[in-house]
Amino acid sequence: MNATTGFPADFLWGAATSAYQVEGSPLADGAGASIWHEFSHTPGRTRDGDTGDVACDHYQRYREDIALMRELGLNAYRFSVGWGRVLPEGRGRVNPAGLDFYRRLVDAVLERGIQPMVTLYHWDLPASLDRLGGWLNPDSADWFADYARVLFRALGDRVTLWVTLNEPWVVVDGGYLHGSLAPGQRNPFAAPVAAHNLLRAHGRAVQAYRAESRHRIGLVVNLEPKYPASETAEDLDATMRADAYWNRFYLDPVFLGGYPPELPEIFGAAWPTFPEADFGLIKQPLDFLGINYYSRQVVRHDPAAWPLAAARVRQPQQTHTGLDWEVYPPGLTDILEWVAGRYGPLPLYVTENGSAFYDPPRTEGEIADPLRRAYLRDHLRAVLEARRKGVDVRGYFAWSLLDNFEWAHGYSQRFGLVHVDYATQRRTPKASARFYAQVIRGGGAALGAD
Ligand code: IFM
Repeated sequence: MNATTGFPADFLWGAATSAYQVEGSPLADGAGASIWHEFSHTPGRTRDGDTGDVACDHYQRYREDIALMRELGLNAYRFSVGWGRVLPEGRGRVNPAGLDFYRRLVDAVLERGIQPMVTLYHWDLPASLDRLGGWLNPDSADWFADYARVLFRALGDRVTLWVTLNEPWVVVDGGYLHGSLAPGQRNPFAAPVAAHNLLRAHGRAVQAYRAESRHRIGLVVNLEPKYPASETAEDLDATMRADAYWNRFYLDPVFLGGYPPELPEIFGAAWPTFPEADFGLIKQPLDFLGINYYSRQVVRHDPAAWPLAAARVRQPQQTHTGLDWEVYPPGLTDILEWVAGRYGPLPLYVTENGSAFYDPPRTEGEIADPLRRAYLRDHLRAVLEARRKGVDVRGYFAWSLLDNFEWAHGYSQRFGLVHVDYATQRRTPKASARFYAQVIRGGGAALGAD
């Protein structure tokens, strides 16, 4: 433990990416198309019709990107595997070339002394599985476990940190309830079924891991603390519904063995009765939990806000990012403490945290991004504060290493510590990246310096 900063010597200082957002070459070397490939190629689905066809070309340039990580002093890299690269039809036949890409990536990361954290599912379901119903098909749990097993067997000796799913909330809310993300369904009856199958898939994959592997596996959720806009019963109830839907929907079944009681009220007739036996499968002991934190929400009752009857109250006095997300660092401390209190104790990682801001043009070799730098500094301080309060936070992964494809927003939002010139693929570390490197070098000491 560094006595002056409170960060232990083995703290993971990382950055994160995901396959479809950075790799490009989505169909290269025999890969099968994903739902994101199809969605982004459907007119009107993404801003300016942007796709992940090229993205950051990480598929070809991963060595250069790993060298950059090294230069910044990162000791961990969180990335995801494209399911369709490994299993082009999503199940059955393995594509050796696709698997080999991830072998090379893991080897290259390890050669540079960087620890990989591998996410198995970051939203890019193979399109052929979507044609079979995707996450609405109860067999999806077995498809996922079979895919996971291929990865565990190929990389399990070298990868010691595995994540089953990234942000199941977003998969369901964007993909099946509101339709703004792939596969673009807008169906309240589909959403709970997709959620439940994702959780069953998570459980099956953890079981597969325990059967043959011996390192650590966890889940990554996006959490957003909810604060009532007033003390009225209506606003307090609305806040509880928002909290149930955002924060407890996936964690209660995984750690406590059942869904929050507010969900049947929120979904009404669309909420099914799930077999009791499924909860035994879903509630597998985990080695850690990953938390993605970006913002908070102040909530008021609003009958017109479907389906929660709860709406955000914008806080005009606060800074907001390019996506209009309120910058609220204390929320990270709050949510880490809340998780540890409700579900812990268990090791936690901040597996994503970051901000999209407009970056001014490069001047004198540097890209000044003071708002992103301040966001990073203040959220790292919030992590430190949680650690001081006794929460077992073992690492922090900035979102994102690189500017990348921000889903339906295309390339319009830049989250990277490193700027990517999409015309030339030139990488330029921003001032926030240099600051992060300084923080890492001093084991956190730079956080107290300004
Ligand atoms: O870019 C996404 C990422 O894929 C998942 N978490 C949130 C990020 C920013 O929106």
